[in-house]
Amino acid sequence: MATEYDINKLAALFAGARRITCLSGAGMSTESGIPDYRSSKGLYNTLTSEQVFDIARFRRQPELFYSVIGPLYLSILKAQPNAGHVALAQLADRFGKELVIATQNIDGLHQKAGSRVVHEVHGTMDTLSCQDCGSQALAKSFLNELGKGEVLRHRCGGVFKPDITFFGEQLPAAAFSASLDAMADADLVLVLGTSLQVHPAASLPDARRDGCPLLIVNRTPTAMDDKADMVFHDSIGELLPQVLAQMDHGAQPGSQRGQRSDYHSALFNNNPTHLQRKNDL
Ligand code: CNA
Repeated sequence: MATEYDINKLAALFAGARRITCLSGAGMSTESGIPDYRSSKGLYNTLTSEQVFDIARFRRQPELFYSVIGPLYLSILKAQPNAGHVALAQLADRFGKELVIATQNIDGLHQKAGSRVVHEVHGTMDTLSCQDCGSQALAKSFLNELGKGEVLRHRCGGVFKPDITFFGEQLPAAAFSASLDAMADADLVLVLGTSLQVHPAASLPDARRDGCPLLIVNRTPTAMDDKADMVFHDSIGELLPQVLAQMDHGAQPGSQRGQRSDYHSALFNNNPTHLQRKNDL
């Protein structure tokens, strides 16, 4: 658990950063009631398997996808942002940070919380495309059918596929490329709620420039913990609001020089015992 000391350090780190880029994953939205994939209550422990999101299987058996995912799809469309989504949006709105979010999530909750620059590297569940004629539709037009687990079809008879990236499909090139650029431009990279097991999204933080601090907040260990400057195995919706409250309280905007020095001491001072950093800085 993060201590008061940790929260102070994080507040100074956030206050001193101008361009913050975040990679978020399913753990960002569990506190909105959407299950993730791989934690103990995750989708893959309660439903069939990753094959539900396999594109070849979807083409062969769309009824499997819609019967398993339909009710969940409905709850994703109705979900509301949690305190973690709101805190991130406030980094831009209240604290003036240039915040870019690269999200693996397909739930649209960052945008619902007010974040403006969001690259959906695995697409979105909000829209559907007909596999025969290419027509697009809004998923919220099909709430009844989704609730019953029915296959969604365009009036031409073709099956609608949600505009998400299935296993075996290419990622949306523009979103991925913009995410890489944002990682390279950042002066602080946050990784929030992802086990970092799905590639190529999981390798996005590797595009950060040398010396750019990497902070991971994830309830369980991730594939990148050993590369991070700070790791907190905490809940995002609990930790981020505490950091913003501390920024409100203590880390008032000062001169650029002062911010920079707070920022660096947050990472490099000689008494970092409470920070769960993995690198020996
Ligand atoms: P994952 O592999 O399930 O990892 C999620 C991680 O989040 C786990 O390591 C958990 O320990 C951690 N976690 C769960 N809740 C919290 C919390 N409140 N605070 C901090 N950490 C938490 O999911 P990934 O995102 O790594 O996998 C990428 C997949 C998941 C992408 O293709 C997504 O499209 C897909 N997905 C998205 C959603 C969504 O849009 N909400 C839901 C389920 C899966």
